[in-house]
Amino acid sequence: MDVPDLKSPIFIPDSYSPSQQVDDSSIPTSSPGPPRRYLMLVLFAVSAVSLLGLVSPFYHGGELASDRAPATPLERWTLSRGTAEGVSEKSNGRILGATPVYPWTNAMLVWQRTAYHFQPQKNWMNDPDGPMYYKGWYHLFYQYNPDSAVWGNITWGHAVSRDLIHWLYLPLAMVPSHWYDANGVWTGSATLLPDGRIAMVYTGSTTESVQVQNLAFPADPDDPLLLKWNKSESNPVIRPPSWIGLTDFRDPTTAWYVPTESAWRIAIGSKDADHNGIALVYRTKNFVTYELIPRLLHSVNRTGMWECVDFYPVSTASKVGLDTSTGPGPGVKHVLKASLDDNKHDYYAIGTYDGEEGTWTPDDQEMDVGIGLRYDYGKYYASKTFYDPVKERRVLWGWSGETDSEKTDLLKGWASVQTIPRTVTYDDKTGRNLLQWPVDEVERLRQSSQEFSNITLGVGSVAPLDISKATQLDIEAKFEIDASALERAIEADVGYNCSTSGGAAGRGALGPFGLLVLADQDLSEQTAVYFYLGRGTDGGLGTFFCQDELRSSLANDLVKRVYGSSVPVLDGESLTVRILVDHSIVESFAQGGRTCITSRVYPTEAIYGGARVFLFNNATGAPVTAKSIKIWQMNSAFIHPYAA
Ligand code: DQQ
Repeated sequence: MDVPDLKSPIFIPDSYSPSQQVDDSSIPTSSPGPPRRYLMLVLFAVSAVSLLGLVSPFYHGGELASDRAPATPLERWTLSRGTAEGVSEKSNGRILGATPVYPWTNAMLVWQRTAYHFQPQKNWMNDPDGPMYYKGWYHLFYQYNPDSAVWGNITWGHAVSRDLIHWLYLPLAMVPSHWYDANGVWTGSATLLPDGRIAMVYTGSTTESVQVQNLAFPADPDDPLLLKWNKSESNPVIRPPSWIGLTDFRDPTTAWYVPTESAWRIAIGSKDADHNGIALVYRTKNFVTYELIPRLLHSVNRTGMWECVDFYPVSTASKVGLDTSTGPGPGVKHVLKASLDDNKHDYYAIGTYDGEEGTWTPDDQEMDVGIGLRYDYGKYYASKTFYDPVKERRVLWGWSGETDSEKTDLLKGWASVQTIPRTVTYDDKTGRNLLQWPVDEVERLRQSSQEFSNITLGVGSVAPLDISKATQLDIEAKFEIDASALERAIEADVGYNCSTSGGAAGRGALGPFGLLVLADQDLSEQTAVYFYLGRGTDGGLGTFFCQDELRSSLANDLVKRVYGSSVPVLDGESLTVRILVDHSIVESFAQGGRTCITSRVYPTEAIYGGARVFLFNNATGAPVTAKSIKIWQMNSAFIHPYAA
């Protein structure tokens, strides 16, 4: 294989050929570090001043963009071409055209392609669609542009896997073919009927860009790969109700069965005239004819268009997942999730479904859908769960878009990845949130590991972790903060907020401390994953979990943010984090998955052999001990075209 030229800028290709995976070992390190023996032994503390220097604003290529909803029609247009058509897609705002383009080299761009996350061979992908398990295979469909690395001409890509990790690309499952989906085969969900049939209900954008719901089913139910799909002759099976905007009616859920009615119910996201996010519910016996139920499943004021609504039961009594049709009852709560088109985040709430009334109520009104918890505080959207009958678990898929420029996506020839599927369970310790954890199968990719223990980090210190390679990792780490320092810290930052703080460089008495991944030897590039302890407005100590991308790359044509939120830490618990690093994606899970953050990062120096991992403690008032750290090298997944 040719070794790409590391330094020379590349040119826009005429066609968007897929990027090649490159064996790290064939690429020279861009910033060779000191000998490994030296690194392994040296645990150096640097002064607070020099640490701050390393993370100074000098390196801030990006801006700390706010999460507010776009205000004017013009701004909305600038943010997202798809929004004008009633959908969201890429929303990198001001970097789309304005910022000078960084001279990306082939080697840099090739490195960004992930090795064990799912992404198509080339071109654009967004939402996961219709995930399910069928006759021995996990199926993933996804919003896909077969022609380019930007959103448009949306079809359904299709891939299958035996284990949710290794995938075979299959031919497109559905393409725009009729007036009712001529402008795109948009998001939808699968329902497996008790007799083994599959009802796939999806949104079609019509020739007039009206959003309607359509039915499709496998042409050959005996084919475990479900290669061919037929669209119903009755399509569209649902048109928007008169009081709903014609472009505000999309993304049907998996249906749930209501035995008392001998019928199914399905929810569809929308918004009303007052900009309240709503979930409509339809009843159907055959998936061809539908009746709108007068009562909404739920609505939340001023949350705008709800995309990709998901609605499912969780067990409060065990870690076992529940089939979507499991009705309300003892030991069962229901989760409602909406993807907010206004700010491109996935919000969920746990609550109670009233089967008789057909309505859902959150346990805590203050933490309702769209104003409370998020699945992920980073780059994560349009997620969807399915029930896996084999392992009796609920599995969550989510789309992680790019945060570079569209121009760079065209250079790469691809855009977007799916996050590692996550098992979702109810957190019976807090009773207030879900736990998300990478499916067990990803652990099969773990190769050699290195362990470190009891590393004490003085205030303002950085310590390298000597590992052989650092671009495909699974990291588990446990931290403890000095107890007496905790008691002394009376003034610890009331009302801390990851996004508006100074990130990893913003120093407080009890944080930040954690890990720097995808860092180069002199820390000119680093993605910080960290905890920060501060006092809540009630005077009690709270823990925040954040991820700082501000120094993730020397390139300037990127969106870089500090993401994060509070994370519950119960009495007696250590601070724990798991981090999956896979080239341009960093997925982090704090406290067993109570708070999760996904970043897309594009280093220019901390790539191939130039990538390193460090521990850091930038607190001013407390030493921190990294009690245990285990780092596995991760194999690449086998993701290839299916040869019939
Ligand atoms: N993406 C689809 C829509 C959905 C949006 C179009 C969410 O159906 O609302 O590609 O990302």
